[in-house]
Amino acid sequence: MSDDTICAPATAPVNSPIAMIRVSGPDTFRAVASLFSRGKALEHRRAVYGSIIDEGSIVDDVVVVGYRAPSSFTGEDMAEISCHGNPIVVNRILALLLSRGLRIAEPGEFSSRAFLNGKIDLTEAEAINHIITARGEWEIEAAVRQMHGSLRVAIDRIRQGLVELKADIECGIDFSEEEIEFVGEEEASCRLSEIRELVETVLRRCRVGERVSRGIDLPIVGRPNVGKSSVLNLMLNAERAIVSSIPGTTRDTISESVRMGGLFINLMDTAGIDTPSCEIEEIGIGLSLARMSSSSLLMVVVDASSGILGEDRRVLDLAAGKRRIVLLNKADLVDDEALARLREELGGEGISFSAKTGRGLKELEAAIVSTLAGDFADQRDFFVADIRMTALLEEALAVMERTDGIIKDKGPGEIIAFELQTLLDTLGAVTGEVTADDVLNSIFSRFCIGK
Ligand SMILES: Nc1nc2c(ncn2[C@@H]2O[C@H](COP(=O)(O)OP(=O)(O)O)[C@@H](O)[C@H]2O)c(=O)[nH]1
Ligand SMILES: [Mg+2]
Repeated sequence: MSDDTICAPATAPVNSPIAMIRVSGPDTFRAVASLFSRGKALEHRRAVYGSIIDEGSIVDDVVVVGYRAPSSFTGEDMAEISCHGNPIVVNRILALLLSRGLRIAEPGEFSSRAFLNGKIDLTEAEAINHIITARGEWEIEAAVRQMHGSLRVAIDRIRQGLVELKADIECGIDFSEEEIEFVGEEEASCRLSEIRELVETVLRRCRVGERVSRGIDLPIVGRPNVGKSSVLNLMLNAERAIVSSIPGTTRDTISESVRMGGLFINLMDTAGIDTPSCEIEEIGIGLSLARMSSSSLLMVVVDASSGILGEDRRVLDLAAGKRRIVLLNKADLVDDEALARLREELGGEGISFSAKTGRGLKELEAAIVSTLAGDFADQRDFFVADIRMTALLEEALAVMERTDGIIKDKGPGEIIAFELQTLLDTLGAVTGEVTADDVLNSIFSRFCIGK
């Protein structure tokens, strides 16, 4: 338990109806009571309405909720002062708290105290951070599950299996004189490989989470002048990319993000794929091709008024085998019969679209959402991990591989048990059960102040 008392604004420094200041530490109740008109009324989990007083004059009217240790977020005595949301008011109240001997909290210090007092583990702390920073509903849902222990439970299950295996192997060492074998080499190897599958699953779920946090890349590809930049602008509802009738206008990849169906999507306007007429165009086309091959989902735009040309074929061929959405753009220039013929030519694929009139936009959004929903159908139970956690899981897999080798070579039980302990420590670092102080500092310093 810390012996100093910290305070910080928990809300952003903007003008808003309400702002909140948090206080945590042993001196909380004394310090807050000394500047509050109804200090005596403060008690555990009671909201008290009154005024903050500075040398006899009222600074603001506030509601103060007090929490007694250990029943608070940090596990210490805490208070939350809700005042009016003007940064000037917030700063005046903070200055008063500082004058009572408190100090301003470091970024993430409330969370780090909660962790040190056993209120949350590192997977839950990370989850809370993601609830604050997430850009889409899916990520928030996963983070909320993780705040309730989804990742901690998964790691605990893995550690439990390792503890049991280690115990059985250690029994074998103790009784080795009597030639009783507790776990045979085959069984040990088999049990280790089951545990390894669990680690791989957790790692995979962390990777899905990474992808969702970063946003799903959706490149808009096609030959020049079909309307890719116009489609991007329409979807963003902003003139982000230059649109012109001169082919080869877009040379760089332009990326902008939108939120769709609970996911964060990085739309990317690319240079039209064609025979380059200059070096800059050639570089742009190279970038487009690279984007195409690295993305699993593509939006292919064709020009309905010109029909499918050789260059369109080339793009469609490059997009074969990927999940793709085909837009028959400039549908405003042709009749429905021509669109039907075009769709037939494409084997039934293609959304009639017009970047000019907005036709087909709803259908396009629905297609993106349903394609992604299919893509993530079994993967919505992902985890929000930081690089430190995924690196630890990778390290655990490497140690498991090594340990399995030792088991198969009929290595000594002592060494196997030692390696299993290394594994337990590595996995213990994911949740923070076994983590050095300097590592902890760097983890919590990424969090916002007041959290
Ligand atoms: N009539 C019509 N013209 C369009 C449509 N979409 C784009 N254009 C025009 O087609 C030309 C090329 O558009 P642009 O978005 O720059 O194509 P990009 O080269 O594929 O990025 C411009 O003159 C646009 O105004 C559309 O849906 N209907
Ligand atoms: Mg363009």
